[in-house]
Amino acid sequence: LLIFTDLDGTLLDIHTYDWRPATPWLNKLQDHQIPVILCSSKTAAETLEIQQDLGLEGLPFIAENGAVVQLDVRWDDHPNAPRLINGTPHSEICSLIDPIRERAGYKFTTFDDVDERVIGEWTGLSRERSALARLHEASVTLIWRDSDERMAQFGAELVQLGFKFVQGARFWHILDARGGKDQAVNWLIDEYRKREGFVPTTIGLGDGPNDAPLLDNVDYAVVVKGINRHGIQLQDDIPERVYHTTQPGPEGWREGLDHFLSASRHTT
Ligand code: 2M8
Ligand code: MG
Ligand code: MG
Repeated sequence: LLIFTDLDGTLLDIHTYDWRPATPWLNKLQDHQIPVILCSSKTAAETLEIQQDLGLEGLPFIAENGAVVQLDVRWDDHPNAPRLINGTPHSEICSLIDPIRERAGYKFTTFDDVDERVIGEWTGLSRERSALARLHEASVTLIWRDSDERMAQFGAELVQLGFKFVQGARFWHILDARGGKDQAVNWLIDEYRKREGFVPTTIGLGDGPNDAPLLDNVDYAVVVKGINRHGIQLQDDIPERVYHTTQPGPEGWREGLDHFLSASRHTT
């Protein structure tokens, strides 16, 4: 069994970043050596810290919406160790979008346009964590300040150039179309198959539109109740495969794993 989980609004409370309601499950999964693989918009630098907070260090994780995949520490002989960068590097994405912004006058602010103090104001993260949130390796994060129409136009321009424009909780993320939560999840499942010699069963948990590619590529999906007005559209929403929680954040995370993994489910 492998668990793939989003962070903000899913395993972490969207406002306080607290995960305590999920602790009993995190401990139980660790006792049974079931990997909990973090999968979010965050940078690798942030995710390494959060893995430590959660007691998950050494496990693989997916950062920057799948543009970056950290390998298990035990896979140090892997050609991509310690992590795989999927597609166009951050600096190249910046140099491609700057002229587009200038020409069309799109109004947005990227994490590169501001310093960690401003990011701290936007996110509520500490100054230290905000600095780590700026260390993108293969994506660009921005706040959109223009109309929905112009956003669609900008998105279409990005797609033309071979990029994806994906929505997180507060921000939008630009990454190479070759990367994504879907590609990253499937790539890691395949690595587990090669390393461990079996095809793992997978559970995914997420709350935002950028989690749909994750949830569409696992065996069982938990849609954690979100704050996002757009919600998540999944390809097949059959109750046996997809569970929608009634609670948001880490309470919803716990509820989802109760649904799919608790013993009572198998005895009733
Ligand atoms: C950003 O990610 C969230 C997650 O959905 C968002 O798009 O709203 C990222 O930039 C991440 O690096 C940062 O930690 C997070 C903080 O809320 O925001
Ligand atoms: Mg989220
Ligand atoms: Mg996320």
